[in-house]
Amino acid sequence: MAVAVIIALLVLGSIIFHLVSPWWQTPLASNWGSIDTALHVTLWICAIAFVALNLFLAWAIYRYRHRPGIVAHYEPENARLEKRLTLWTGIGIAGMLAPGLIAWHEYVTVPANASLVEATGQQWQWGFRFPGRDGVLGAANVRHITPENPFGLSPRDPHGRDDILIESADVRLPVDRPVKMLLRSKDVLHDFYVPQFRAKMDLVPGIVTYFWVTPTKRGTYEILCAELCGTGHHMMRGTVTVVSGAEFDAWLAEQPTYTELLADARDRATRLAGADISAVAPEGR
Ligand SMILES: [Cu+2]
Repeated sequence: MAVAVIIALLVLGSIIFHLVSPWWQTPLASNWGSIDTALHVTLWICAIAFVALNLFLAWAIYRYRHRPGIVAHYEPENARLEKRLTLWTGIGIAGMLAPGLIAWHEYVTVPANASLVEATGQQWQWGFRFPGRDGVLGAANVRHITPENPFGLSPRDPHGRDDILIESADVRLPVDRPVKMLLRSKDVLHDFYVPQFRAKMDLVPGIVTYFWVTPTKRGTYEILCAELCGTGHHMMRGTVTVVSGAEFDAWLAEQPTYTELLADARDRATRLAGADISAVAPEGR
């Protein structure tokens, strides 16, 4: 009897917790309403099954509790009941899978007019790369990484020379324009996640993964790494600021290209070498 009451209280407590919990989804700021729909349908189906099954369990414990003189009767088969259970379980599972399959189909079908952005992950920071005027991202590989070439752009690929490099975890994206987000890791597994966009994807060393998104609300959102990637994982954060198309274009035009960064690095190296000589020269004389 006590068990039946505890199970009923657990059901009631779960419903109350769900209603008063402050840990709900952030407001949606992208085109991925279909991911929310898949999540909500799953939540409702699971909730109905959870409440119905546990209340039935509590009722059965109470109704068929031990009483002197009453003996259970043995019923090994009940074809009708099994058919019904199979049918309803099938409907429930199909109901949970179908919206997810629809959302996934959209998720892997990148619109032809999507612009390219690459997010690079490393322990424990984000960087970003946009194609330059040619609209093509140059080839890149971790083998090419040097202090002057932190993105590992291939020195032989001319497409990389005008690539725009953002050596900061703060990036901007235009509102209402689809973006194909290419994801590249320099070391271990990471995962690019902006909760308000809903979309997320792992960065896998050795391959380039992707997802696409159309930001629909202006604002600044946090980028999180959603894959435990070492002791500094919690610090691997950034921000994405969604701005108007004109503001985005103006911002992008101010960012340095790979050629400019290389020239800067060479300038600095020359100046340092010059400073060394002038510092050493008086002693030498
Ligand atoms: Cu990470």
